[in-house]
Amino acid sequence: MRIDIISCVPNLLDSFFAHSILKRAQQGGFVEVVIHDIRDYAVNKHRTIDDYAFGGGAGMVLQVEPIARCIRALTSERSYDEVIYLTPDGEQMQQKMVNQLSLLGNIIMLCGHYKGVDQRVRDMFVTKEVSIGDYVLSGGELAAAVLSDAIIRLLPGVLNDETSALTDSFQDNLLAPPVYTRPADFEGNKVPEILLSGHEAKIEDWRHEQSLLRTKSRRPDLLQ
Ligand code: 6GU
Repeated sequence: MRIDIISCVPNLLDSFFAHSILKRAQQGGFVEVVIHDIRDYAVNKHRTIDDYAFGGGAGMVLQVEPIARCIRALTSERSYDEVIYLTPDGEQMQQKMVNQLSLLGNIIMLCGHYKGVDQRVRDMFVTKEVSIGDYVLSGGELAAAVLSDAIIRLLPGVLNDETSALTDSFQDNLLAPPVYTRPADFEGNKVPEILLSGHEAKIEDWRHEQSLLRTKSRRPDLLQ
């Protein structure tokens, strides 16, 4: 998979992709993440990328030309399965959406800023609009990082234990069960006996039951 992220604050994203699982995923060749600075595609020598909104109102709008030039430079090199615009008025990100996106080959993610992008970018180039929740961030970069992380960890080979993504919260509309590690007794707080029993089938049953209990009490909406 290849993910191209278009941003006017590319530095915000650099360190996020340079560590931990996302770094290993790139080093292992499971994903290529390329970050692009909209300013590199500006049409004038002042490298302007935003302007006042027609009709007035507070806030600057990202112009169509630099973004169009960037997207066209990318699509002239390879074809893309989706051009995703990260925006609070997009479709709300859910695990199911992430699972579907993880099956694609090449994705562009466009990060908005200020009052957003000129509507013509959305009309002419964007194929999918995604929000990461009902709150407003100052830019789409964190949202692109969240979406990328959720996708990349699902790519086959990225996680050490291939089964571990399958047991994530939400993969079966259930929250994950509690987990424990050593010591078995911390200041009198003991690990549930069943987990020390070595009885695999019973442990599986216990985990499923704990998942159900947790989901019922914390997220009953998931059981509907
Ligand atoms: Cl994708 N962008 C911004 N700026 N704020 C958000 C968001 C995206 N999703 C939730 N809030």
